[in-house]
Amino acid sequence: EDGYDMWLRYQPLSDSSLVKDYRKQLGTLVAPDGPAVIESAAQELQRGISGLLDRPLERSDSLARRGSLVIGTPETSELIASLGWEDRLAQQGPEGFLLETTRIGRRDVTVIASEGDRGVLYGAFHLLRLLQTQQAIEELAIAEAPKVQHRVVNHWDNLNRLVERGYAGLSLWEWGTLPEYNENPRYRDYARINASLGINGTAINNVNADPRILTDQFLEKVAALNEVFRQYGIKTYLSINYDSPRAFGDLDTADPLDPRVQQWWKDKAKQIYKHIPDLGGFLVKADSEGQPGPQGYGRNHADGANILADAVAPYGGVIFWRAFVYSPEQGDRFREAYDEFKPLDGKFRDNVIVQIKNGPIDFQPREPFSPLFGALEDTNIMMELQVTQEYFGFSNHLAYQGPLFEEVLDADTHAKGEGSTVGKILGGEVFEYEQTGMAAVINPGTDRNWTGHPFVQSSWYAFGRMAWDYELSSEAIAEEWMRMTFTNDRRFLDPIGEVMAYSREAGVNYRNPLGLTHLFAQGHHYGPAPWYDEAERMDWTAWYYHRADEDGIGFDRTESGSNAIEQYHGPVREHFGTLDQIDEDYLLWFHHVGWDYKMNSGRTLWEELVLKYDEGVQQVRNMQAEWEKVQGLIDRERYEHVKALLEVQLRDAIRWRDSCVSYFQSLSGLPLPEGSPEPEHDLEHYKKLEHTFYVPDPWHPKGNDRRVD
Ligand code: BDP
Repeated sequence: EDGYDMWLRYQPLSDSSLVKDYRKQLGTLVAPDGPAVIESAAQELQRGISGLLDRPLERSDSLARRGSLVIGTPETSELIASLGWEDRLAQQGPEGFLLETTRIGRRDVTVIASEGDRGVLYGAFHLLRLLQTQQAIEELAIAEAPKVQHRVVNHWDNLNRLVERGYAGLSLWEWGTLPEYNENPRYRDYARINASLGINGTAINNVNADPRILTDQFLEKVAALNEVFRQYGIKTYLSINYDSPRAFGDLDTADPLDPRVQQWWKDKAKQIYKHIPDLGGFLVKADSEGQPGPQGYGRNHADGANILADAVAPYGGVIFWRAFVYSPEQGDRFREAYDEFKPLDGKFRDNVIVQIKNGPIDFQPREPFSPLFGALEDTNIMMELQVTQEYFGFSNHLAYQGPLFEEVLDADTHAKGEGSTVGKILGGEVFEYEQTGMAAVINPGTDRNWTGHPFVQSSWYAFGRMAWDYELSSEAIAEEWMRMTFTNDRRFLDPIGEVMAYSREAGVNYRNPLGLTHLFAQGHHYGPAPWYDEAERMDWTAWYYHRADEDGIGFDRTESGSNAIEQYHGPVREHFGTLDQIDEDYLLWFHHVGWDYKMNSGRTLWEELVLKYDEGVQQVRNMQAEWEKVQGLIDRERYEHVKALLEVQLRDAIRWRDSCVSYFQSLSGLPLPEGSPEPEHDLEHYKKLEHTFYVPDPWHPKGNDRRVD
């Protein structure tokens, strides 16, 4: 097996008595002819059930004596209409579904019913998941509906097919053969993979956007892709370049308050929607990291977003406007997004959704939640997560992101008292948002298994499941994923479930424990460079984030420092701001303390720091040992692949640990705690590696810019 099928493998189930029961209950499929999305559901059920039960599932127009699986909406299926479930279906909405065992006339049936076609598709994947994970299905009474509305994946794909921060080959979109060749099986399989999780949108090009995406030539190509995605209920979104009116040579400004600019976008929207009448809308990175935006013309983000919102509104389009902004002139990058967007609360159109990264900086291995969650009461918001492992060893390291996503979704903002979690805010349960959503940067490419490391698939899976229901636990999701992707064998599930559970923490420990952050080599973000302290922008150095010297370490964000903690609601502010309250995992995010600062364990900060680095390396060794144990329980190909990648991970973890420990020791001047191994080389050696070590980044210029010495 090469991992291409992801979690949709549909291999014959091994439990033969279960298979017998399933076969009895799921003998024929009764599905209406008609809507493309329902057709996709029917085809998936035939494919999945035929594979899992190792016997073809026939399709029929009428009920069999027993064992029919009936799917549809009241509009498309008389059988479904005959159930009289309209009110119950209305409660679940057009994306929700009922999956039940019941009777129609005198026949026992299993039913997947929804108000909308997409609900039927999601119900089909739900049933398949139950079978894949070997659950009982004789008495089903399942009612599901997604908790947020826009569940979107973001690609950072350039038009030349290089993928920014993507580590799994070239972009999936073969622009050269589009629009003619949209029957590429990859496009359909890509759509199936997403739809299986309930993902209903994809922004297909890089947020650092090439204006050419809005030319007729590319719009025709996008339309061809969209034809495939549409059959799986997935809307297409385009990342746009704010300066497009200038880039096209039509105007000498992109000032949003200039009526010519407003008209330009209206005309452009008309042209776009002619090609793609059901386009979801635009995703915009503006005034961020060199991208143009309204501030270049003295306007603010609301001015900028609203004119785009007006242009797409007639077609039902929305604008995902990113809050990832920071400028070199500020004192604390942490504060920036909040300081920019908080004053604009309530000033955005209803079809604008401000897309906020989970943390205040940038997808770091651990960040406190962004204070913007809980701060915008009258502005639609969504969260942006990162599945692609830009800061987690690319596609070389095993680092299941489920626990990271769960940590932020469960974080309590206290925006309206206790229990105002980020998840609930995103679901519109705390403030009344018009639109809600969650997005994740995923960067699958042409690698046969889509994601490079087989376990990066699990984070894509976790994102989709949590976007559907932010209350699902990362542990339960990991188990589902393993069962579907590898095996239902407990001898695999138990140890590897544990590995997955701590794999993210291991990545934190060997890179930046106790609230350190951004110790990465500049540019490509693969290896360590905590010593990096000089650049044209200090906020692109590592020193900016840790501020270590001979006395101590950490970024003071309390009143005596940048006071970023004031952006949080009372109890959170107090928690992060008070030394004897703060969860030590976040300590150096908010406090500058001495090397001899006493930790809860009784050890000094210095000792604890080094021990955390040691623990991270040990955790990778443990992962290796656990993986050894599952040899023979899964296919050889993927087993060997992961095994080899764990060796790479150990090598990198040791380098991270040794680099950081040597560097911080050069400042603290303290001996290593007892039992902690001395780094093999001196600091100069590790510093040199910053420029000589091979970096597996096909995209970033720094990846190629290595020296020989
Ligand atoms: C950072 C990435 C950069 C992206 C940027 C963004 O390093 O490549 O363009 O985020 O999200 O994490 O816009």
